[in-house]
Amino acid sequence: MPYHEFECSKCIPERKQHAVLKGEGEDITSALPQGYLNTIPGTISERGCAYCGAKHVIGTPMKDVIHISHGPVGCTYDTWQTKRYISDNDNFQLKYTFATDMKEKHIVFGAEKVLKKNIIEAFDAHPAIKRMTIYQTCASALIGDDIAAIAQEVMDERPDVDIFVCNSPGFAGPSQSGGHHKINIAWINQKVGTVEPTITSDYVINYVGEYNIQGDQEVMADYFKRMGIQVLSTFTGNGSYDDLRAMHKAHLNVLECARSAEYICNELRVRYGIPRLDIDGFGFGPLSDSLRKIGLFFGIEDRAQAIIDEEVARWKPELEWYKARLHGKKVCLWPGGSKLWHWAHVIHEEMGVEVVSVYTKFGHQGDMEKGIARCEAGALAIDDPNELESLEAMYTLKPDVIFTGKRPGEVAKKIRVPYLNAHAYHNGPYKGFEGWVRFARDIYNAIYSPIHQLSMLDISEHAIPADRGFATAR
Ligand code: CFM
Repeated sequence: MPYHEFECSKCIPERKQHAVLKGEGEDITSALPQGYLNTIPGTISERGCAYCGAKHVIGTPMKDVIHISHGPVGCTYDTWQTKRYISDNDNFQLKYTFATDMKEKHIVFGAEKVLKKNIIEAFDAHPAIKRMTIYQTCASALIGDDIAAIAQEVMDERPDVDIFVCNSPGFAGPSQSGGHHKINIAWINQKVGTVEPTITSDYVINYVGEYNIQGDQEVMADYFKRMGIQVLSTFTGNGSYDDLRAMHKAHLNVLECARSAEYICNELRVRYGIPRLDIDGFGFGPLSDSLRKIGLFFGIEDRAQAIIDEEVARWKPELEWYKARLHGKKVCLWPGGSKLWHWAHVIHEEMGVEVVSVYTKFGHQGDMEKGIARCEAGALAIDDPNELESLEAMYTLKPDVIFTGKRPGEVAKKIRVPYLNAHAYHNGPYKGFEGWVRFARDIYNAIYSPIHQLSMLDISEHAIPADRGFATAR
């Protein structure tokens, strides 16, 4: 499995260690791309920072909470439009975004006073919300504001409020993955064990590493409830702050995204003896296996099987319709983290598409290992790609569609490659049996929509030369 050198990155020799081509009959022990390292100077990375990983990925899906960033207002950018972790309390956490709006004078004189003023103001403006998380940013970390002390002051003055402090400034790791780790550990250290829940079932789980992208959590929680399982908390999609303080009372942690949330599961096992069960809500096969595993753990396999039988009978014919039309289509599977291995094998098996490339922006080598193992021979695997490398890969591999984020997605459109939003989805949820069919429908629409054929028509006197618009040849 040789390392792959991009033409455009020849001037950055270190990049060569970050991409490999999976050869015929080769296994992953011969070469793995480097992963989870600091971005190489000179390559324009597309990663998020450790603050982003803590706040925008894991913290903010919590629904009944004022989420406040202690830093410049620009750090709060990712809200409406870029995030789609909806909630059943009218999306409070997405609608309102708070920052202390630190300026140069605060860097010089400190910003603790302005922080306290902001906390009070935010609680007063939303009297129904009594929970808050405060996120440190690079600016407030560098000047050393004591956020925890201010939070404690407010809690002493207002006994009905509770505040969680997350010290994960942007520089606290090579990518957002560092922030996932920080907030997992901060939450268990500060909050787990501080609320005692009401137990209503013999089967009690925390659903962990699930962020309710366009309703994923609700689809999955419905299966669990139909099995008679009490979902004590969801970490963190559509999750409630106080439910998450009671995580220590679950019988089982059901872990979906291991990349972002295995840390808290591992700690819950060490500190409270709660076992961890990794599952997968994507794809008929993996989801069925997952429900069976949970059923087996509690001795209620028959309930799991009944749901699987009902759902498969209902949705399989539609999936087969799409599979027949997607067969052989070439896909670049370019998400941020764990979706490369959640999806690689199963989209091939259940939708018939060929995965010609996988990449991850911040995954660790273990994620690559799993992702590459699940790809077909010939796939190009890239760690922390830059825009030019992605373009070069698309020109070389000529995919029919790429699954990625909206920023690289817009770049792909410029060279007439359709893209599907792997992060926020187009028309999700994608989890669950019905979600998987929605995913297939979105892929079908991305590839076959007439709009793409129209976009390939040359109506301009400044037309893109044929060799640049390779998609015209499809
Ligand atoms: Fe886990 Fe995620 Fe992902 Fe992730 Fe993400 Fe995401 Fe993602 Mo975007 S927690 S690693 S940091 S599955 S936000 S819900 S889609 S890059 S592959």
